Amino acid sequence: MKLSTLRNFLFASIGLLVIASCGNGGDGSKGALGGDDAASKVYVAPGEYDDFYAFLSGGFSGQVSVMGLPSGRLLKVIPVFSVDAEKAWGFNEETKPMLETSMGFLPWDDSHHPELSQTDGVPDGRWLFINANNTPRIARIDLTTFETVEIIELPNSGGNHSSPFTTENTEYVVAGTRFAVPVPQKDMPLNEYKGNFKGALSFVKVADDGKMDLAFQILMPGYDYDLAHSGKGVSHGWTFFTCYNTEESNTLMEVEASKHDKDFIAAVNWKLAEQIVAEGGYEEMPTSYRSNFYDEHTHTGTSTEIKTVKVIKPEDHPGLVYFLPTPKSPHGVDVNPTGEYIVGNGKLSAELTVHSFKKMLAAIENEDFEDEKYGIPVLSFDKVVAGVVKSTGLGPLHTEFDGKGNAYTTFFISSEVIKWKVGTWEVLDRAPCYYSVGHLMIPGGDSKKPWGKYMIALNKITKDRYLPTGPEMSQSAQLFDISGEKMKLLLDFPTVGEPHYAQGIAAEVIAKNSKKFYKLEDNKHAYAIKTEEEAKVVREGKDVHVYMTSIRSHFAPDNIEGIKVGDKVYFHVTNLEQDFDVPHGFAIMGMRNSELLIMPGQTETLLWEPKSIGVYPMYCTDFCSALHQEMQGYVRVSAKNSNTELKWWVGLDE
Ligand code: K7E
Ligand code: CUA
Repeated sequence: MKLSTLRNFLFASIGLLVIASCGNGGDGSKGALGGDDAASKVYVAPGEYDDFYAFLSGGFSGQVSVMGLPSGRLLKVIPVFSVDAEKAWGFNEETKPMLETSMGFLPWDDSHHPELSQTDGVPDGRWLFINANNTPRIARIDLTTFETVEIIELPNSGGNHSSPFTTENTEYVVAGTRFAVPVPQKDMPLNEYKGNFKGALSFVKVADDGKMDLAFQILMPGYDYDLAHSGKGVSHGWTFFTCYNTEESNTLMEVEASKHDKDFIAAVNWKLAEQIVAEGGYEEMPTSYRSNFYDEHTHTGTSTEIKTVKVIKPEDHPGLVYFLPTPKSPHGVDVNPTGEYIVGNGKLSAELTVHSFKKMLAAIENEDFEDEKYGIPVLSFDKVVAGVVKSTGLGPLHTEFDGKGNAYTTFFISSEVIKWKVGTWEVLDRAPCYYSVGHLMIPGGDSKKPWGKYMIALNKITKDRYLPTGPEMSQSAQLFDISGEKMKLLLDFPTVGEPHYAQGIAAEVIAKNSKKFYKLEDNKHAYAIKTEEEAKVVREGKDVHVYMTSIRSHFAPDNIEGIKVGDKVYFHVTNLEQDFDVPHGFAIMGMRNSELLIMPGQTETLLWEPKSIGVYPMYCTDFCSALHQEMQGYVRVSAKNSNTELKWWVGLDE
């Protein structure tokens, strides 16, 4: 199809879809509904647990939401890249360093791809990683506490999209830049993009305790690196990145970056990269990026600047990278459970191209190259392709697997999921989605051992599916039963933000490790106190430190005098409770940050700068006991030059 024809077709398809969706949400949309038993299949009785955890990215919300499957119930929103006034993330003194970058404190980002850690190619429930797309970073969430414990920045990148996909044993999480940029950054004319901008592929080493460390970067041509998946089983040791814009254009990309009939999947031999690094075949490049770490014992984040990065140039190291030609601006790249097949989802195509890892190795061995780009061999298309899925769907984006030899691919434009057989490439089933499906997720569906019972389709548009709530409806997930031959739609549920991607895992893998008791004696916070008797207020010039405790149902101290206008008052509140479900909140009138929500056994710090004299109430914000409403107190603020004595107390015998 000529480009202009293709574009018209795409627009017409979208038009039709919208028209089709305008009538009502009724009959027509029940297409694949699984009959009357659908309700009982998603019903999780009160007090009972879901079978699976699902972790959904928040897209432009920057966070991760945790939902139960099959119920679709929202269990928690974990703050990651955006500040969260409910949980004081980015507002209290302890978590501010977590959002520091080489460009300063950043209160927002765009998160797309959650990725569970794996052992032997199977999700192991230790950590969840997720990318920040706008200012390139990767976060790690500890799944014993469901807290973000680490964020590492990625230098030489712009738009961390093909990230953070893990290798088989979480040796690395990888990150490719979506936007090519000058490396190192410099002031240069934009129309000199071609040949001068670069695309960095980062390999972030994950230690046994989870700690992330940028091991090396591979400096690729200035294409857009869109998605990635690492090999497993037979292809362990390789990672595959899709690229579009091999045209190397920097303007009107919808036309200019859609000209080539084929773009590439870059196959990177990371085991060879490790060897190159070990033998010193890299350049140590000066740069600046942050590594932010949250210590679970001090409940405090620290931000450290790192000033160099090891960079490898593929043109200097034959065998490190090969390009697999792949039609039509591929978006997702997905590897089947055995690791033999690499699926390229050419988003402007009606067909899916599947490459064979075995054929790829043979083509490398025989030097079946059809071209070379910036010193990187392009393998002959015919020599690597394993098969083509002729689906008659349009706009394939992402593929997951059920572990029974089947694959499921989303088609954005024709708004459907297509089930096909790996190896024979025949289409087995198709189910409409409401509407415009992006990613899909089968728990473990990108691993060696999928739990192939449910699939959720993550939809971009929900027009007419829910009660209207003003402009922009919530995005949604649709849950399908995939245990039989045909996909059966069971449930629609709204999501938090835009869930680009999700990960799922059997509930018991995580639930059994969930931390239930937070020992006060493990609290190593610099301003922690362990008893009410230690409560005190200490003035150091204009800084005033309040060492405070909370327990059902009072603060100690709950009366403070001697604070002056212009002071910086730090409330260090230690929650003396230790059971996991008893947080206390803390807020004081006129504060310009957020409440504290202090978890059991922890200490959190609120900075308060009173601007005028008066008496300021403070209180607990979380309904913690029958006498929660009595959990309150006062701070007296005097003039700058007053002689009001510094005093504090709780109870009448001060
Ligand atoms: Cu939305 Cu993975 Cu960012 Cu596709 S990406 S849809
Ligand atoms: Cu403590 Cu309410």
